[in-house]
Amino acid sequence: MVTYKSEAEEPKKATVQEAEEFQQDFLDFDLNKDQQIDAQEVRTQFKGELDSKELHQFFIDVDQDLSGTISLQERQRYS
Ligand SMILES: [Ca+2]
Repeated sequence: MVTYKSEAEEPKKATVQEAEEFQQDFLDFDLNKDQQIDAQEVRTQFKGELDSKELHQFFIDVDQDLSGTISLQERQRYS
């Protein structure tokens, strides 16, 4: 029998809540509600805190199908 003692480190109940937070986070970025986050939306959200080099790197990391936009699935996979 396996028991999970380290509940504090990885609580199972967080899964649904985490997914909801991801979605809310995503919706905050997706200003025009087309289910895709583009570079301009990321830039708007960070309000100049992100320079174009960092923005570019962010897209390389997250945009796995190189569509130029980030979908909810790509956003979830990234984190
Ligand atoms: Ca969008």
